[in-house]
Amino acid sequence: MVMTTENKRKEATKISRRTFIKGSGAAAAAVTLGSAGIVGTWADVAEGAPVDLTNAKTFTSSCTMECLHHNLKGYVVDGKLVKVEANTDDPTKACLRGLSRVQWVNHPDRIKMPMLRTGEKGEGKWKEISWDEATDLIVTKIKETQKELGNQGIAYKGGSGNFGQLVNPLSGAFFNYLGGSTPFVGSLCCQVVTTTMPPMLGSRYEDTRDTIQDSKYILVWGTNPAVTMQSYMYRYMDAMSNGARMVTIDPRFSETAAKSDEWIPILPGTDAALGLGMLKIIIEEKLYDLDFLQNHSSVHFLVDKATGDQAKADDNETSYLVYDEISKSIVAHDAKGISPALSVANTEISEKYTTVFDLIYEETKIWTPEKVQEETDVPAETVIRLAHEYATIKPAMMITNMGGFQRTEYGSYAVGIQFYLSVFTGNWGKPGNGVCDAGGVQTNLKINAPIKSPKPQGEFGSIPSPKLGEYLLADKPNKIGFLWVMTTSLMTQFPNTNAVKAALKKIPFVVVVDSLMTPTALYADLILPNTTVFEYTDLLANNRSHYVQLMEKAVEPPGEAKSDLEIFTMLAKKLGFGEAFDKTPEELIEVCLEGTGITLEQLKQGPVLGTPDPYIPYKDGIFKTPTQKAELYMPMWKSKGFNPVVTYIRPNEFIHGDKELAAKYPLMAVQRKINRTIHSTFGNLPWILETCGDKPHVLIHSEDAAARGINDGDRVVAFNDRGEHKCVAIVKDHIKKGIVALENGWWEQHGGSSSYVTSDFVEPLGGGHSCNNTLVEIRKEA
Ligand SMILES: Nc1nc2c(c(=O)[nH]1)N[C@H]1C(S)=C(S)[C@@H](COP(=O)(O)OP(=O)(O)OC[C@H]3O[C@@H](n4cnc5c(=O)[nH]c(N)nc54)[C@H](O)[C@@H]3O)O[C@H]1N2
Ligand SMILES: Nc1nc2c(c(=O)[nH]1)N[C@H]1C(S)=C(S)[C@@H](COP(=O)(O)OP(=O)(O)OC[C@H]3O[C@@H](n4cnc5c(=O)[nH]c(N)nc54)[C@H](O)[C@@H]3O)O[C@H]1N2
Ligand code: SF4
Ligand SMILES: [Mo]
Repeated sequence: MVMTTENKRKEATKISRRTFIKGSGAAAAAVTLGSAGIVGTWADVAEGAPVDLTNAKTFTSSCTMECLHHNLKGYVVDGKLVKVEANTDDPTKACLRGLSRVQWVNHPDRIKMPMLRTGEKGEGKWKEISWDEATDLIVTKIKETQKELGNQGIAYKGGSGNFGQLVNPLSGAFFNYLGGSTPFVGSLCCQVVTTTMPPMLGSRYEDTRDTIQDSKYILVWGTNPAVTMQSYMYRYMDAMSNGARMVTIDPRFSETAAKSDEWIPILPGTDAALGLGMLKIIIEEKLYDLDFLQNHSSVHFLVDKATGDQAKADDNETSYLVYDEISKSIVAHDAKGISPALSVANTEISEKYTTVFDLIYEETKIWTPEKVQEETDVPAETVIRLAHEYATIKPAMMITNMGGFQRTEYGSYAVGIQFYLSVFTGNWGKPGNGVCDAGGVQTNLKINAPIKSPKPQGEFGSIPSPKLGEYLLADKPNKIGFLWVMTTSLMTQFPNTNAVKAALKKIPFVVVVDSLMTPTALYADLILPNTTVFEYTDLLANNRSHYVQLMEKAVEPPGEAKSDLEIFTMLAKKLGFGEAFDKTPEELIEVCLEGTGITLEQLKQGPVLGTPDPYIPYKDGIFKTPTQKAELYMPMWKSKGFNPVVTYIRPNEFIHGDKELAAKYPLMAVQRKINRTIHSTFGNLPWILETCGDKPHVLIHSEDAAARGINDGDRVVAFNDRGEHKCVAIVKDHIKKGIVALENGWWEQHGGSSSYVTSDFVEPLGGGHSCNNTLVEIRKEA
């Protein structure tokens, strides 16, 4: 564990934490917001006159939603948070969204008291009630539901709004103390990475961000770090200055494509076909790294042709059979002095066995460059060049970061082929190579749950998250009578919003815990006012930052807003398990940190680096699987009836998929994340509204626009059988013809979410979200 912030850049600026605190009164943070290009100082962006910070007290906290968890410094004058700036201890800097938290804390529309619905759901009529009344009502509703429907009638949904240890981890414990609840399974974010990466490579959240600058070839595949991992973008630029080539594969000329040497447009949901075509070339031209494959992968493991299963040398998961070319016999893969065969096609065991390599090669065979071009629209010569470049320019890094490519109908195969390519080319374990996932301290430290959760009692069915609306409406797997919603925005982020809205209206009692009147809060029966960053104490040590951070309470929340911990504690007391929850945040933080070697006292001095520096995932090619090798055969896929090695399955909601649907809705809509928000979070803050506007857009190719009589700036409607999304057209050839890009995260109050049209198909291999295989038509608004 290193206590200092190690970043080379910071060393160059020689600002220590101590000197920063001393000089902080005069310090002014530069703020940027991506391509919007806003650069200024606090004085420029303050409401009215600059604030006198001479006697300000400073506190540190962290930006909590599913972003980079930047460390923040808050200034308090007379009990009011007057300024938030990027903490210079953090090697990458907070953006305008993070700094706008000062406006979130002080927002005039903060919910200050529990609000009980008085009109129809969604009508926006409320009356304030006391916490005592609110918690009594919740207890009554929970007990009524338990009596009528059993614990199966209770459900809670948490999301990505706050990665602090004292928020979402409490909800699991709370509802299990009640006896259990019907769970939602699968994340809308990166479910298929979660189900593919750990069995293949041994773990998740292994990021390569520390050594991007050391790479010579950066393949940005279906992700847009210039917007979504913005503060690390300088490292890509540094790599390019050092001679790296950067290539971006995206249907859209993204902000990252604009910074790259090459943009490769592709049809959404076809990335696995492109990858298989690249791998065919790499295999047939023997561009693979044989030494790496032999020592660090499972490609030579035998597969029994009769069962289709890998042949094990013993009953556990650590020893498999291979064919030794020296002794011409079948031996355990970890036997000494052997030379395992990649292929057994021409050996005497070929009747009974094949190898993982043979299976993979077989899947690539049909993917000639011409066939790849037909399926993906990537020109054949580009496929060949891409394969050559990625296999030969080293070190090569692939950037995937939970990208859009995997929120597609068979996204698991797209994730899998990227790992295959990286393993075949030996691109792991050294600075400048690897595949960049989201990452953070959890890969290295075991942070404990703050409250130990009992086991749920009884049998529970489950609800696949992409189908939340449909399942709740259809009482699948059973009727839900009580729904608790925290840290998520069902009305903006969940596909098929009309079904979600109808479900929220149908469920007898919906509690939403949030700090502002979000689009989801609008459909609650009861809203509980929540604290936000700088108003409560927490620990941030999660999957998005390499730092363990203390979130200090700096000011009192407005009205009677309470933290999630306080809310659960009040309820737990009334429900008879109060002592499990009745702890101070500091006590619970100590529990979280036990065994990590990091102490609360240490964190009070500043953020602590929780990963080695630089962090190099699977250093020297040692993977975290039981065999310590990259295991490219996936038993889980086979158990679900799918090919256990990567193949390509054409999406259904796709221009060359369901013909009837494609005739009715001929435009392929992809989603994109935008600078103004993290999902729906920050969407109503004044600085954000001022700098990034208040209307959703659709990017449409000029020929597609002309065919529909649409001009740049026109108000249009994107629609399909699921619903309508109103937006403003950007007519520009920054996207492939036939594809449109819709923006993520827009509030109902600003015209509504693009999720009104997105597909709620559940990716069948991993249970993921397929919003990027959505067909729409677009018309000019009447
Ligand atoms: N500003 C901002 N930053 C964020 C977030 C945010 O909401 N706002 N969210 C955070 C979170 S939770 C996540 S998961 C990450 C996600 O980060 P990204 O992956 O960068 O997010 P997206 O914008 O959804 O998708 C990236 C790109 O995928 C492209 N795309 C869509 N479908 C396909 C496809 O089938 N194939 C290929 N090759 N490309 C495709 C889109 O055109 C888009 O440019 O960002 C994180 N950072
Ligand atoms: N159409 C479309 N849908 C998408 C995507 C897309 O690109 N397009 N992307 C998908 C992805 S990658 C992701 S990760 C998901 C994200 O979807 P969500 O997890 O729903 O993210 P947000 O919209 O940011 O909602 C977070 C909410 O938590 C609240 N919150 C913040 N802090 C706290 C707290 O301390 N306590 C409580 N109780 N609440 C708090 C915020 O105010 C906000 O209302 O969306 C997915 N859905
Ligand atoms: S929104 Fe993301 S990039 Fe901006 S300050 Fe917060 S964590 Fe950092
Ligand atoms: Mo996400």
